[in-house]
Amino acid sequence: MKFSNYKILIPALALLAGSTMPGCKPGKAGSSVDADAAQKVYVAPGKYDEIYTFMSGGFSGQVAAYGIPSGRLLKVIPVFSQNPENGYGYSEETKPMLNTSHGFVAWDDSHHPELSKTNGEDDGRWLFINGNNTPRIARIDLTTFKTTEIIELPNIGGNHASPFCTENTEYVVGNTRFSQPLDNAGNDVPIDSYKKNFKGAVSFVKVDKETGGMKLAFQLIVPPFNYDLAHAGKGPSHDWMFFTCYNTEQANTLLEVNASQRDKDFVMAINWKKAEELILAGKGTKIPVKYAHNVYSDKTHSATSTIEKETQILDVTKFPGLVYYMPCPKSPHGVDVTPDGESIVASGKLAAVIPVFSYKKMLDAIAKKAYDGMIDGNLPVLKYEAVLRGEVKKPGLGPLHTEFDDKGFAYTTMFVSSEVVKWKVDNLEIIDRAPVFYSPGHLSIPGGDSKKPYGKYVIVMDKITKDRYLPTGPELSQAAQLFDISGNKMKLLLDFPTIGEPHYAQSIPADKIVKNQVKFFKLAENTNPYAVKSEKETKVVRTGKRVDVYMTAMRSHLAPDNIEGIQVGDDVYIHITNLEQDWDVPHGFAIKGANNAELLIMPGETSTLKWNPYQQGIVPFYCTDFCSALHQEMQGYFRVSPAGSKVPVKFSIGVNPVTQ
Ligand code: RUQ
Ligand code: CUA
Repeated sequence: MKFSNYKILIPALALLAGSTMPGCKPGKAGSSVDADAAQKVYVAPGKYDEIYTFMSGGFSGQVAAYGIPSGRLLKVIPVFSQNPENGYGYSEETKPMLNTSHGFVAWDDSHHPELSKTNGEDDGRWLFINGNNTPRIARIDLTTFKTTEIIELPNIGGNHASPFCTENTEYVVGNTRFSQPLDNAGNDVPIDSYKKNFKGAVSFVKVDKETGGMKLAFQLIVPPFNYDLAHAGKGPSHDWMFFTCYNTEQANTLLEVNASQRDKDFVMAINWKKAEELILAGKGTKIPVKYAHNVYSDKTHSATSTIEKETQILDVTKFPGLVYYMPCPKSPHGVDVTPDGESIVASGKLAAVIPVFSYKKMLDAIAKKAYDGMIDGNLPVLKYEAVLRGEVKKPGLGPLHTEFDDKGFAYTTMFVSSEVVKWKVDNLEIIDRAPVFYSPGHLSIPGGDSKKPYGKYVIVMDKITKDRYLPTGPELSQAAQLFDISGNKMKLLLDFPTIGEPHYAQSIPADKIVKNQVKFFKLAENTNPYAVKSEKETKVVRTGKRVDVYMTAMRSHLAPDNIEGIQVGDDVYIHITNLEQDWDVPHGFAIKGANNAELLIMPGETSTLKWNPYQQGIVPFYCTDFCSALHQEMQGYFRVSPAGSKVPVKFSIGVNPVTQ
């Protein structure tokens, strides 16, 4: 890095850093909402919202489901982080979900929820989300709102450009933010050998059409840029996947400055169909890796974790026609494809225009070899003018992400100038701009990245809220803002705070989800090896130092409720089956002093809490969920005796001991 360059860049960077727009204070534009705004977001008691919005929790590692237009939080769905609220990641059944090649990783940084697609439309079956930190992709089943699968991705660092579905969810695709040496390459290399030893890897995870089951099909080895975001083509561009990349300078220190040297970085276009053909033709190279694949079953109510040992790769420099680069002004972030699949919109964080690329022109430029040089010897860079359909001029400062409505308009967030800009997709003219508070990242329109946007609302996720809410100490809430986009002008309707940092959200009309809801799990189908189907079957079994308690929960008692013969130093596994067969009747389970969590057991489900009693005494346990008028009576005791004690195993409920 030359020091003079550093000085030139300072003003641009200062602009980015000082992006909180101190000029925009509540009481000015932010408070000027129309008189009918309240009516438009009011969902009367007992009524349902029109839309579900699934918002990433960022560093909370979870996903939150909100109702729109009310902004009501419906549920936090635990994904990558342990959740003591319901025992996810604490119960014996769910611990394997958080297993990785690095061991148990009970946290992640989740950015991009992605609804599964059929014919390019959101089908409401599954929601995928990336773990950015320990690279993973999770799948949430939208019939149960449970995380049912997590697959780790080898060979990459920072699974940020992820997970984006192809048009029929043939694949969910992810790409690396922090290029690194491949896992098997002998990682002990000097960091300044970056250009030589570091690689990018694009992961293609195959999704089973019936079950949603994921499988790492192959990885494409690409130059060591920082890959930021992605979107699949659709319609005519079905076979292609588009990625933004920054740091095409391939810097490895002070990226703030060194990765902003070039006037243009790239949108990388990958012909995934062609890559798939090459893999099917046996052109892939198998390499050893290590990654976890964790699957949860609604029948055993348990997860299994398998460590996979191999993947196959294709080095894109060896297969011409797989990869092309479209130059894109200044450190592009989001890349979005119009509903008709014809235009590709990329947003340069430091750029003064929004370039809109034409898919048709891209194909022409490839056919005519309208190249502007090569990367790594033989990866063509297409000429900017040859692929450009046009530029949205003077959109604002710091364009990041774009989504589309049902009427031919695009909406782009401006991080630095804190606004959303509405423009017309066909003539690229700006129609409207609305201030937001403050520094928006992503935005979400129901169906807004699909072939058939539903439109009506845009939800903008703000990184900074400053003075918008009652203060809560040094950490202030991040927030979403809801706009009505049914008319010509965007109208602010509502602000609501969010869980963690919402990066992206996907929104879908509620009827696509509601009709498939599972209300309880059928007890008859429960194949958990520790399930008991009636109180008569409950028991306590000692095997050496291991004690298995087979317990049931039912309004309003736990059976058995008095358990003796437990000893200090035992490994006690309490397996609780919730016998209820009705909607909305979970039972909880907690033990005094257990350094684990509580469990929340759904009707028909079995969950297991592991407990290590470390001192003798009488230890109460109870149901934590106020389940009935006699919930407070739903309790019991363990008697813990010293190790080696002669107190026999004994358990009972009611006046008559169940058995012994
Ligand atoms: S990002 S604020 Cu992690 Cu999707 Cu753009
Ligand atoms: Cu069961 Cu309270």
